[in-house]
Amino acid sequence: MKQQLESIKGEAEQALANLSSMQELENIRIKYLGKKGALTSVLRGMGSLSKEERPIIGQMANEIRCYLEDKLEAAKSMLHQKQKEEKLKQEVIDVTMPGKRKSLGKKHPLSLVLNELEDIFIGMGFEIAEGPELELDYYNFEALNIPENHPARDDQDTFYINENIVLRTATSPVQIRVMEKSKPPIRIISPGRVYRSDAVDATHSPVFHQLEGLVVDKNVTMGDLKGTLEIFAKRLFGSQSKVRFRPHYFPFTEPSAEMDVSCFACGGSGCRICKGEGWIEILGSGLVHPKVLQYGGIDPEVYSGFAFGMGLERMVMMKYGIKDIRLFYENDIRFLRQF
Ligand code: 2U9
Repeated sequence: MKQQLESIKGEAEQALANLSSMQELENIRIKYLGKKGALTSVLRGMGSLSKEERPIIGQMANEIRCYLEDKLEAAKSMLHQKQKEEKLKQEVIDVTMPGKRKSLGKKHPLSLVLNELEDIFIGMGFEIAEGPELELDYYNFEALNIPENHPARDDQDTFYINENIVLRTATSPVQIRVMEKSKPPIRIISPGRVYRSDAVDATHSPVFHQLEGLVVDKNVTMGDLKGTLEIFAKRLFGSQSKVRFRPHYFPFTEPSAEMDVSCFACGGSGCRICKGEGWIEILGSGLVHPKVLQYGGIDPEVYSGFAFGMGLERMVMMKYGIKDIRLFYENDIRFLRQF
């Protein structure tokens, strides 16, 4: 039995000396020290030994167990160390390698100008209001005093989803919704995407963007409208700019006016950009029709308001001299890179 124990020790030492993986190490542990391992089976056979021999063999077996356990532990940490060294060798970082430049995108020209417009109005105390692009016929037309037989309601101008739902043709419905929900004073702008059933050409697109504004308070007058929009024009086109108002008609405002700004290219003397006029039309405006205030739940006997609306694409085309509206939606990187 002594010999058996000696040879178990020798074999195990031999196996540990040629070790190359954790799995092998575990196999060796099971083979020699496990419950069904070589050492245990020797100990099981101790029943056949004499009283004198038993403690001697028992002690020897225990010593071999302790010895092999220490050896296994040492082999384990040696393997760990080896693996760590391998890993470090594989993960060498070359700090002299050139970096990978992140290619950053740019803001779309429509966003650039919209942000500029928003900043100007926020600076004058306006808040931004948004609403659904799929809109009830009621908010898109009726509440804006656009009667049943009005040409704007025509199938040819409006995308109807069903009898009651349309793709909004302006962002005005957002403002009716705000009036319904809040009490004056109201000072909002509502930028957003709008839809009209127009044929595509260089200046028309069935999807475009508007920025509208609404102010409702006590004693709001045409003077407030003119003063606010003049400041807006001077901030956007420069302090030398002049504005003029021409009477117009909109169903939702009364009186109504279109605003022109002196040509930013020639300063008013007449050029190609303003077609010799010296003026460029930039927006429509007016005092909110009393019926529209009423639709919004606001008493026209107590409050009055002004509103305005402009097409974003038109503003951007003027600002950058863009000749074709389709360029905005084609995502041609050569166009977008220029702004
Ligand atoms: C409410 C009441 C009144 C918004 C207004 C205009 C005049 C206007 C056009 C500009 C170019 C539309 O994109 S465009 O074709 N808009 O001329 N819009 S007043 O009036 C409102 C809005 C909301 C409750």
